[in-house]
Amino acid sequence: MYAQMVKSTGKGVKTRDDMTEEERHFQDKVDADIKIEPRDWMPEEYRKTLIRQIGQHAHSEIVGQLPEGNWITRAPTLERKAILLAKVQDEAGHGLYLYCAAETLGISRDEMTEMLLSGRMKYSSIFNYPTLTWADIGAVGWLVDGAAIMNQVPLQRTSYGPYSRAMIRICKEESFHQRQGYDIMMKMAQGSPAQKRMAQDALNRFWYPSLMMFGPSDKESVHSAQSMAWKIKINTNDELRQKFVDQTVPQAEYLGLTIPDDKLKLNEETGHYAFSEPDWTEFFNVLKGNGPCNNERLEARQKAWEDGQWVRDGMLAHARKKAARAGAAQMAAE
Ligand code: FAQ
Repeated sequence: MYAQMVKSTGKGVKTRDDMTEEERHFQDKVDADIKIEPRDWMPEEYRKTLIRQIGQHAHSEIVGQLPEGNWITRAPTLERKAILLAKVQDEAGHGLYLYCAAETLGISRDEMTEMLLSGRMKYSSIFNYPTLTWADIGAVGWLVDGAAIMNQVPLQRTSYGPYSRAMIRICKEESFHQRQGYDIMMKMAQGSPAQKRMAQDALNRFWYPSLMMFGPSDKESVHSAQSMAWKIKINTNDELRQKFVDQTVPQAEYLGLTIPDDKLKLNEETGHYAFSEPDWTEFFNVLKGNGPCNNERLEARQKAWEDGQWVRDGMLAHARKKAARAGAAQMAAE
């Protein structure tokens, strides 16, 4: 029933005069930074937007395990393997907290998974790019987790209580993830000339896809205005992208690597870097399913869903049997 609901509309933001009494009361709570909890009244569009965003976020954490999982068996040392294994497991945990947060809005994890597999729900564009070398695992940790944290730290203050609380826990773990990625990049950048070339190549391939993670430019963003009025989003896509560039350029300089952008330039007055926009045609193409790994990622999720069917069936059969026994015992006692 939520299939048609999740496709949230890009309608303009309602003024106070256009709001119903309930909507005004709701907006007052949001404006006063009072968290909205599952049993509270909320506009249907608010619920839909949250299901879309939290569901997409949860799917991203789960699909995001695939490019990194690809390197667990090939990590260069036992220590690197243990760290990567822990990181990938953390991502599974993040997906689970987020599915649970979305479930409080009246949608089940099964429904969200079916929507992902049928292409009615998205996951982050970044995970449609391949991890070709070990340096890519460094770049994913440094840039992808770095972009994820930039977006998620403000989401700790998002207006929906369960989402906000999930984000607090997730952010703690993401910051370790980013450091492990930077540590890999540091080793590679300070290694042999071939290792340094691998690190530079990884940066070249992951730079623009990482910038795309923040979503389309503010002019193209469909949901930002309403999501910000409801404090689902705290910053615009462009604001966070700029913060990410400003934070990451000095980190690349420290590594002795070059950001693949001729237009990158520090504006001494504002303290912000001017930079080239990503190729938005490529971004929208990836969203349509035409990225390098879209098919592979969805096939892996489809297989995992089918392989797990016997577990779901077993759990359900057990729950039914338990409920039937409890019912029989109650009847016998009456
Ligand atoms: N990829 O109107 P807006 C991670 C879609 S977690 C795919 O600006 P909004 C951890 C958007 O859905 C990474 N689609 O949308 C990790 C909408 O389409 P729709 C995930 C995108 O929601 C690290 C349309 O474009 N993080 O990496 C993307 O206001 C390493 C118009 O866009 C989150 O999900 C995209 N990049 O702003 C795991 C954070 N961008 O639905 C493993 C929470 C936009 O109308 C390894 N989400 N779209 O058909 C958000 O903050 C927001 O949803 C944005 C997009 C900022 C992503």
